[in-house]
Amino acid sequence: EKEPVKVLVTGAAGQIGYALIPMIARGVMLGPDQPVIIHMLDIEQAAEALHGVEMELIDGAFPLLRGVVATTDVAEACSDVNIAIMLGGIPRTEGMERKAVMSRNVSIYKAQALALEQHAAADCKVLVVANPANTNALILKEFAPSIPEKNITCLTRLDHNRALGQIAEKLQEHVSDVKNVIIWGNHSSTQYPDVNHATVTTSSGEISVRDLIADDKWLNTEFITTVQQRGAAIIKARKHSSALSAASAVCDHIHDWVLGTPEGTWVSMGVCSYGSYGITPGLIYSFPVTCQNGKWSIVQGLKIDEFSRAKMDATANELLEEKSLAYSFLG
Ligand code: NAX
Repeated sequence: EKEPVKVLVTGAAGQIGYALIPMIARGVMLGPDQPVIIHMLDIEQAAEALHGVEMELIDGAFPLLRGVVATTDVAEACSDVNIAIMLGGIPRTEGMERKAVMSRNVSIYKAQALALEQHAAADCKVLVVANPANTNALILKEFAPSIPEKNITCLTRLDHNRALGQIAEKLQEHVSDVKNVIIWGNHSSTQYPDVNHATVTTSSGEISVRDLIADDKWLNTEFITTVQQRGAAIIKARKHSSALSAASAVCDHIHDWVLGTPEGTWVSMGVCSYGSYGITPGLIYSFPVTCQNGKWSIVQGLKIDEFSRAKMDATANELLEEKSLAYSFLG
């Protein structure tokens, strides 16, 4: 039998945590033959709720679950973890300035970077979900220099899946037949959902989405804004932000990173830029990637038209601004 993998979930008493933790315990994230030990971290005010989740995990009688740690101690939570899913943070509530949210969250990520560096397994893979996701991941990367920078990523798979979903709905095709959309840039409303290289598998082979959807206007306007604004639409409808789809996307992100992407398919991940597609090195930017043997690599050589270039640069500029803002808070 395989050795259990230790998975840390921070902010585990929150909404996404509640949807995500049972998925991990059921093997959705790491496969049906991979035992797991789940470490759950939250803050003191949420300790009782966290204990409730711990009791429910025991009550789930999950065959793959080999242990649970529920704690408010960051060092204990990070101890020897192989995978860290960072959901923890201060949510943006009504009337709260975006800057105020950012200043609170970047300090949390600076502190947790140090804890991960000291206590996590040396090859720990990190996925930052909490907003501002790219910039929190950037701070984590800069303050945990001993963790390989390629191991620090942020979630844009939810945006990627939303784009697949919109195309599938439009064409009335099954979502699993749609592939190779791209989310470029920031997990924010400046992200650029790009369908120029996306295809649909039909009875007559793989056909480009641009050929199947003649309505360029829809692809260049409504499709893009629907994906960019989907999070807000969910909040409006549910009065809470996306949770089940976010949890599912977290599982997809880690699953594909660890176990690989299928031949001919890429996915979107927020990863460290090394200058591909002219994006400033060092930023955490969402790119199309393929994964093999636990490593991602950016898909190279895709043709970028003028329309795409402008949108990719706009979202990169926003990330540069967020970066300098984050550093101004950290002093
Ligand atoms: P919740 O507010 O329900 O849960 C957050 C949890 O984090 C709370 O239990 C809170 O007590 C805990 N927390 C706060 N400070 C902490 C700290 N220092 N250490 C550990 N835990 C701490 O939010 P939820 O809806 O679960 O969303 C979690 C995060 O994901 C939010 O930042 C949200 O904005 C972000 N999202 C990111 C998405 C993405 O695609 N990247 C999509 C979904 C989601 O909106």
